Amino acid sequence: MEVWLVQPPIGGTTVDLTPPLGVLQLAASVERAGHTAHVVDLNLRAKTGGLDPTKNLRTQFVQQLPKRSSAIDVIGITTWSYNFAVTMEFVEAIKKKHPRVPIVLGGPHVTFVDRDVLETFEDVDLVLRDEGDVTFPRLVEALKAKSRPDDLAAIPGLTWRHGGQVVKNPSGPVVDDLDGLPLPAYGLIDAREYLACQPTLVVEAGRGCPYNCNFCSTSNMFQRKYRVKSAARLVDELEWVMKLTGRNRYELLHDNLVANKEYVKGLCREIRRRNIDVAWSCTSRTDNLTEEVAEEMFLAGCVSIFFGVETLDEQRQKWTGKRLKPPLVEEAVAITARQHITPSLGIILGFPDETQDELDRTVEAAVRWTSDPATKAEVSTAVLRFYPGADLFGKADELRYDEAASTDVAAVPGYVLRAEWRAKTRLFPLHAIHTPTDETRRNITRRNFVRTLLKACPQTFRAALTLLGWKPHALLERMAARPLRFLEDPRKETIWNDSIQALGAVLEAARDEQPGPAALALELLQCEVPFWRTTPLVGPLERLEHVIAPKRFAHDELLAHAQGRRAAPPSTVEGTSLLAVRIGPECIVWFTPEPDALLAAFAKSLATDRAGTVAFANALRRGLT
Ligand code: B12
Ligand code: SF4
Repeated sequence: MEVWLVQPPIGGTTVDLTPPLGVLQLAASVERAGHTAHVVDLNLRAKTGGLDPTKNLRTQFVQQLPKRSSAIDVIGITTWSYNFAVTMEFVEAIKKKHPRVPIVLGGPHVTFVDRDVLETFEDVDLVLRDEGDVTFPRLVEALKAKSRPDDLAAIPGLTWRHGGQVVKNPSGPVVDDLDGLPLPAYGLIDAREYLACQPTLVVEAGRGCPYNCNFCSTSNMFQRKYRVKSAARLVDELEWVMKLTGRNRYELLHDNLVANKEYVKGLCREIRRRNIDVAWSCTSRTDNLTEEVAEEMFLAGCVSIFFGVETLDEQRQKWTGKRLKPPLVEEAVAITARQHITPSLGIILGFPDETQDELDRTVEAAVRWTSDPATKAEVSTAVLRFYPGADLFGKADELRYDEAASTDVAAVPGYVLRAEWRAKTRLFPLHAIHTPTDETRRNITRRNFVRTLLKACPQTFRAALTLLGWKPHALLERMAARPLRFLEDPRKETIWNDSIQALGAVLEAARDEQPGPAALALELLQCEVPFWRTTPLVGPLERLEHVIAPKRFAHDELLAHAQGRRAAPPSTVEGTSLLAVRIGPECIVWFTPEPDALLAAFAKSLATDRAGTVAFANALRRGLT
């Protein structure tokens, strides 16, 4: 059988572009069963210019598959809630072109809305829930044997139509022996296309998290059963992909790898025993990590650990069912940083009845972690959403279509949910939301601000809180009073530029009330985002741009003062200017008494050796910050 497996676009930027592992894993199982697998990654196409969002998407979707129906025996599509609307556009277009080819949906979205899907969309033939490694090849065999009802009825996790009814077969066991899985079909993609966008590849370490937080769907998807590949198998797989692609930076996928500390220690020992030069990251709960494990992880090449922290408010931790203790969260962040591993932390904004106080607590911690030179954390910020499979989805009847929420999840830039699908909030839950319109806009606005400032200018963000004495909610409210374009046009550039300019405007306005602190914060902003007055983030530039601004304070003292490490205000400096130059997306900052001469030298050098000049200037920049 010719089996076509499709990964629809998932939105986000090219930095989020990793090989579609679920689809590659299924492709390998299908091939092992003797069929021919093909992979179409529409996510890759969308992010690398292979799909033009201004032209008819459906026509372009059809062009990604063979013209003749005889070349396709079955189409399997992975589904996420984030992009289910675009996925259904694809399904409809393909069904029209190839009406006799069965379309099977699987993955984390349809696993929990299987009946709704089959009752609503006649173009979907079958939904295969849960993990598809064992069941999908069985389904392909059943389709080959002309879909006899007895065969279909025997496939665990299948939801199908029979005699005018939707039938839901019971779920089967999860895949216990992950070592028995074939290696993912990396040969069906060109890893270089992904690596051109970001440096990390993915290897699945295992599945299943034993906890059950109310906003998370994975615990139900993988039935809360913690499973891992044996250390030997996982490292074999890692070495295999490394050899195949020549890359040594990996995410070891598992929702909560460190839940089994002994396993992780064994894994680290195996990596060291084989003396592999690999840099890897993984996920842990903050209360699962210990100093001893973190040290082993560092020695085995771990460079980053992701922790879903969600909130620093103890009551809210209880509400989510996650029950992390804020002091232990701080401890895990400190341990990770001490072991020279980057803490990567996820926070959530927009909980029901969120108080200013709880928002402040979480954002203050996030600002501290990202701006603290000893921690250098990365923080990702999300708005609370109800995902199918999560306990919160039990309240799905509270969801209402919301334009801002819908625009926020455009899986392809500019995609607008069809009017007739807007009432189907269980099927398209991310185009809908549980909060009233004003609150939704406020939460998305806050999320955009926090996400941007933590990445672009954490020192200025911190200075606005510590030096001007604003609480996060108060700062964010002041910023939100400005005209913002990003709710209607949520491209990265718009979000970034709007947020930074809003912060700059608020700090400038504060000069009347608090001239001293505002001047300090504005100087930090000038250092972190020199082009904030014009366009902080731009696409590739053809020409050199520059900014020269007076430099008034000793930089190290200014930073230490804003971070609370120095009580006295920074001393002032005379005759030094800040020179920032930008060519392409690169932006380089110098402090110099002779900005004009340095600028001229830079321009001359750039004209003769562009790459060398940018590399040199970047090395200087790293020395400065
Ligand atoms: C890697 C990953 C990503 C990567 C990209 C992955 C990619 N495909 O390109 C990145 C980092 C970009 C990402 C981002 C996000 N992610 Co993510 N991500 C994951 C993660 C950790 C692993 C996915 C994976 O490869 N798993 C391993 C493979 C083997 O499993 P699988 O894909 O589920 O496939 C199996 C089954 O689902 C099934 N199956 C899958 N497809 C099909 C198709 C058919 C036909 C069949 C029969 C079966 C089947 O069989 C497969 C083999 O058993 C999962 C969590 C998890 N543990 O799965 C979350 C997960 C997929 N992400 C999720 C979310 C919410 C997000 C974000 C929205 C997070 C956020 N708040 O910003 C963003 C959204 C993207 C964006 N717009 O930026 C949710 C999705 C929930 C949902 N219902 O849609 C998950 C499930 C995590 C969770 N806690 O709930 N993510
Ligand atoms: S949020 Fe993390 S700890 Fe909670 S159930 Fe999901 S994966 Fe497990």
